[in-house]
Amino acid sequence: MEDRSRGRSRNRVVVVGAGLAGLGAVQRLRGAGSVRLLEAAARAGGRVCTRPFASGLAEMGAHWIHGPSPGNPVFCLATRYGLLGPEAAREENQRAEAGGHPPLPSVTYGSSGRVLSPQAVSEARDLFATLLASARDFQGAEDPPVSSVGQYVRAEITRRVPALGGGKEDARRLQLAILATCLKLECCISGTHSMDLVALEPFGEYISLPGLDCTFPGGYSSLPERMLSTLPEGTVLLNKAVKTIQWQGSFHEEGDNARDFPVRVECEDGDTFLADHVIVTVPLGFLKEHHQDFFQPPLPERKAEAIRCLGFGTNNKIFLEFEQPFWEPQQQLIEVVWEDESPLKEPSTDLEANWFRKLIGFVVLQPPEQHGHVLCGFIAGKESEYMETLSDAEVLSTMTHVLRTLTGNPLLPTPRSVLRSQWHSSPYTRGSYSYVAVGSSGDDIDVLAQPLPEDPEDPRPLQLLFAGEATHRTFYSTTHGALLSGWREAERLNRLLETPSGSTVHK
Ligand code: 6YU
Repeated sequence: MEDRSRGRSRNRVVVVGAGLAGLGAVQRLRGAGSVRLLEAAARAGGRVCTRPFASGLAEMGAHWIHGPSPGNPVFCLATRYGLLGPEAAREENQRAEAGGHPPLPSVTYGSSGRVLSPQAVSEARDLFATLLASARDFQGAEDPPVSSVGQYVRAEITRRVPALGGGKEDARRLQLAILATCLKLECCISGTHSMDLVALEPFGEYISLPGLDCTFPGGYSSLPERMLSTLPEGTVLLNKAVKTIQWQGSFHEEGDNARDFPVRVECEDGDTFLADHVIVTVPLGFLKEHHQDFFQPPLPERKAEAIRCLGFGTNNKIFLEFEQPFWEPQQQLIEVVWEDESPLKEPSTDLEANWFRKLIGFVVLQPPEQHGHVLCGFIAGKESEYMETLSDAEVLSTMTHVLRTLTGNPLLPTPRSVLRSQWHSSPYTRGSYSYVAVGSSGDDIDVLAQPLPEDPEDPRPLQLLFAGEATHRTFYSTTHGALLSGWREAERLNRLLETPSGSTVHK
């Protein structure tokens, strides 16, 4: 009797995108006849991207392992590869519940050029944390009071205004200004322009894993590099941007009419690859811009609608190298508060004049012996996209001005050098990461993740599979979400490839 599963094992698989989702998928695939991983950039890793800067390294994309604990596959893989420091391996570290906001020793500067009282800062921060926690409680609510996290938080702040700062006018104003910074920080975390764009009801679906966030001593890119090194030579083709994916077709290699492929992948350079299955891991930002022409025939309307509705925003980093630190050695976070701001006032729309006000502050890169004296600033939203259009010199001069204002020191030396990310301008990413936007829900993430063709009886199943951080319902926006999504799609395909043909297995 013919072993029909052997037919499957001749199947050709193409994976598009060599970020953690694509690399993870290729590592997990079993039983395919051939596997090719096509990557538009000249390097693997995607939004994991470490560059040399100052005397150390700068993470242009992912920075931390969020929740480094046994339930986090990035943590487990990095540990297995020996890529983490001793601190991350400590059990107390893995058990700590930081709720996604690890407490770093910090100092907060106000725009009047003074260090703000730690007590005032923690009062506002605690209130904000309480409000955010209660925003998560609307998960599954039939009728949430408002549609966005931002509206909810602002309504709750409004209710509390009379009591803020013990009822004293100056203290109340300061509390509001600090709360405005908290909202901007949350924009960085959610990768959005405004928390008014982030849907309230599904906000609680995102899961924070236990463990105090940790970094990679040799750079986050050591992970994708290590993954890449495990793949057979010739599997990954760099500088191979895919232009279109034709599916539901009937394609033949020249001179071989006996073998029929449903999918044809055409690259920008004219190369083509015929396949039975394609795992698409390109970022949601790329899909938003290109899905109509990228897929031929176009995606079903439900999937196209999910791509349009889900959120994908920008969070960028600005690295500044200093000759000498102006901060104390124990300070790891430098926060910025514009004292005339309030979450209850409309923010300025004059990007040219005010873009830098969206910057939430700086993380001090540790340890200085490795990195030099380097600050890493975070800025989200339209202001961040505007920053991308400026020259390095303009960014450096604005940052110098901001730091002189905040420290009250007009003679603060100009940083020695600057480096910033530009994720929105990056043609194969078009932003930083996904969020569940107003008008979408967690179901849209599942729709995005559904393979095609939709018909479970289709004789040529799983032509297109979808992975990438934006397809993970509870870990979207993270490296572990990306890795798990790649594994998920590889296993989906493994089930098909390992099952005698004719059975329906692609659930
Ligand atoms: C994390 C963190 N982190 C900061 C910044 C960024 C991100 N993330 P990839 O894009 O990697 O791969 C796709 C590939 O496809 C890519 O190489 C393309 O070149 C290629 N491609 C595209 N088009 C193509 C074509 N046509 N042909 C061929 N190839 C093509 N995550 O865990 N810790 O500290 C941060 C951070 C500035 C930009 C991050 C962080 C997000 C991760 O980097 C990201 O999810 C994964 O790397 C994506 O992998 P991938 O394979 O899917 O795509 C409630 C609620 C809150 C929700 N948020 C909370 C979590 C906050 C997230 N953390 C952010 C913080 C930082 C600082």
